[in-house]
Amino acid sequence: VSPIKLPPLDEWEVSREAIVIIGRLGEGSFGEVLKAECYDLHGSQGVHTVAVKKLKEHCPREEVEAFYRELQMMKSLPLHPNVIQLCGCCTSQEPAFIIMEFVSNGNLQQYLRDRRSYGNGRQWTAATLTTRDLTAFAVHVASGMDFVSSQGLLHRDLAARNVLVSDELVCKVSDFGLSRDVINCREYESKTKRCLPLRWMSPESLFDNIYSTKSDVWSFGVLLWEIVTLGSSPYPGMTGRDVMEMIDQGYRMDRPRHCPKPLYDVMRDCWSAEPNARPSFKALTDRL
Ligand code: ACK
Repeated sequence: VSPIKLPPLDEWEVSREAIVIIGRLGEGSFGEVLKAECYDLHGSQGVHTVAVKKLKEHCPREEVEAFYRELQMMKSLPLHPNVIQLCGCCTSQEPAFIIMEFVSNGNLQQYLRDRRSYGNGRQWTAATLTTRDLTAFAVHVASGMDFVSSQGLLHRDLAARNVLVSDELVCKVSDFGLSRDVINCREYESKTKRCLPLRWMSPESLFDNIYSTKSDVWSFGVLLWEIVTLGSSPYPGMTGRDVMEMIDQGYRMDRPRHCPKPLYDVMRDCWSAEPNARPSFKALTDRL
């Protein structure tokens, strides 16, 4: 008997027979994301390509709760071009599905890494993306997060791996509500028993467990750093413990190679120790 209280069936519910799985997009320890075709979605004729998030069998209760929390969060979000769109769900039988719009270019971190071009040696020298492209990605994410925060929601896990890139090169914020089914586990480090995205976390989240839109803004600053470095891992060469100690002492990452000073200034403002001194997502969108 499942002790978990399931949300009511509602207009988002889609018949399972309408979904044909055609491939796997990614897998984590507790869940997977599948590519699927959905027939006659909510009465609209034809076939839609979608992404389906599904939990594996026998997953811990916290994972199931996080999955339904994410679904509830997505149901409450109206349409926005920079936020991944919920298409429906199948929750009337196990395993439950979250059905989302499919975007073809994968996550932003990998997208950026794939566009590095290497000269001689390991350092990347030039990329097929311009500063203008990179700034546009940053604007998309800031604008998506301005919308998310205007709906009174926190993301709590904003990072390039949780942003998806469409075929028109539009970035869309995804993975809401700190989905703890961590696909790329190396980036979620253990502080106590739980795995956390330490390198993206503000000091008040790290040390006092306080989350707010301003802690999402801190994470956005780290995401900007990831964009400028074409998908590098933040705080290179430092262990998770080092990062926490250094952040506590006021250390901030240096200006990356090729990063224009005005863009670095934006990152530094996002990393103000005082949360209220950090800019809003609206101000970030305008400034970028
Ligand atoms: O880089 P990717 O292909 O983009 O690998 C990950 C994987 O699933 C696990 O999260 C991909 N993914 C997640 N949501 C979607 C989506 N809505 N459309 C397309 N790919 C997705 C993600």
